[in-house]
Amino acid sequence: METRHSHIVLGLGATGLSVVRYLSAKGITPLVMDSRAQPPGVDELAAQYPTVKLITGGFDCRYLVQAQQIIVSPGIAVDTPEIQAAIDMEIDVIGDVELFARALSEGPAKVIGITGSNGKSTVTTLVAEMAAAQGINYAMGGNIGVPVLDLLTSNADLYIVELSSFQLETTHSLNCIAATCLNISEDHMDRYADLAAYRQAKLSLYEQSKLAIFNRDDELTLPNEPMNQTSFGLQSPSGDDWGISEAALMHGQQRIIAIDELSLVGRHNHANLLAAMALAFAAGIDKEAMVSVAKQFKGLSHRCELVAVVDGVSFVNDSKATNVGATVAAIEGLAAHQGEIILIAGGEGKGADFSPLARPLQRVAHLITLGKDGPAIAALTPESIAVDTMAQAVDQAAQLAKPGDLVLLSPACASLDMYSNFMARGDDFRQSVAELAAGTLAHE
Ligand code: UMA
Ligand code: ADP
Repeated sequence: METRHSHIVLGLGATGLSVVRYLSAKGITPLVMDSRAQPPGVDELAAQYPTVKLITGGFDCRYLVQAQQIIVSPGIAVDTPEIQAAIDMEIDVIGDVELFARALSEGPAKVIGITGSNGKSTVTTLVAEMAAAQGINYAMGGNIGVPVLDLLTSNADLYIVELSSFQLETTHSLNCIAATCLNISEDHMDRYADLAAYRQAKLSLYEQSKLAIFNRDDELTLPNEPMNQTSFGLQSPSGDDWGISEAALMHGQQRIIAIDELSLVGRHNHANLLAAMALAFAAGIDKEAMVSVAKQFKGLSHRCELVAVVDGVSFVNDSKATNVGATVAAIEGLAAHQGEIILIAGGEGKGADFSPLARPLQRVAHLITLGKDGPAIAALTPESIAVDTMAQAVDQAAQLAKPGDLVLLSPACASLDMYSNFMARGDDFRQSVAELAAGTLAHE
């Protein structure tokens, strides 16, 4: 073993590389470790930082216990024994978001924080669009894609940051102007002892904010202790809260925009818009900017996205539904649809309890399952069809559907058992639908 390394980066994914970039720019040469034999950033690290040493295939405790600071990537559980040993020795074990927070700690609050089980990326993007409409010099990142440390070079006046429970476990001093926890439903149960532990990771964001914005319709999002707070919800608001009254989005008694003027559909998206407006308001964004975005924003890809209508059948890609709550919201959100719903679901369930799907599944005419945990979802209904590939799923769905029906890919599971990510899964669905439309989809 060679010399001691003051800074150790655990994980060589997008986050790990961003931490190496950040530390290197400060003149610090970290040691990087990844538990995988072949982590994704190996070539990039070797090309750009040839002096940075990399250890793969595990975390070497002998280095960890001598470090001054360990920066852990979100995909690594903090209760990994080697990391716990370092925490027990009172070594500074943090995540990339905490480094970001410390970099901003000298100045005024500039961060808007968004967490929750579902709707984070939609709300994060909505707030960013509102900031753009207002002409603010903003930067958007975090769990939505660009690691937060990479945002710092933009010297933005407003940072709009999506935060996962994993990132929040290692973040303690974000100084947010406002933060929201949109909703809490089971997710990542392979990483948490129970729902309470997962919720606690999410709610720790409020303690790092001047204002907490919670969801009145989901009591699990309420701050544990009373604080400076406001709320959004689908019913009439009281006081300065955000809500819906007489078919319009409202801020207290002030009407913001009529629901029939919105481009986003689905009740869960009304909640998302209200949350985004509450956050934008806290950041000083005008109602005009909010309204212009609310009129135009049609939603992100892979979230209840209509990809094609083939022979009168609508095909909707909701591949981002990687947990049960998102699929429940999709089925309920589309319940007003006139024809029948044919659902394609299944994948890597992350230890989830699928039983909350049983009731919404009663609104589904046919269930087609695929992936590792497809059988667990199939067990919720008397009849279903199991397939091996997305092409087979689309083919089966097309055979069952009549004009006016809707085929919904909303898996309630992560994609990692079959794909590199949810986008690849959604693209496979889109491709199969395109082949169906062209008459080239094979009957397997
Ligand atoms: N891994 C190992 N060993 C290691 C390091 C990582 O096996 O030593 C595995 C992890 O278990 C995980 C994968 O590698 O399966 C990626 O982990 P990572 O921490 O290297 O991930 P990054 O590439 O840095 O991406 C992370 C977020 N990923 C996770 O939290 C798993 C990205 O969110 C985020 O966009 C990025 O940082 C920038 O902030 C993705 C995600 O899936 C979209 N998030 C989860 C979700 O939304 O449900 C939380
Ligand atoms: P996240 O970033 O939290 O995963 P997204 O905005 O990417 O959230 O949406 C993920 C999934 O959750 C999609 O399937 C989407 O249709 C669904 N969804 C979006 N907003 C909500 C909400 N407020 N409640 C429940 N489900 C939602």
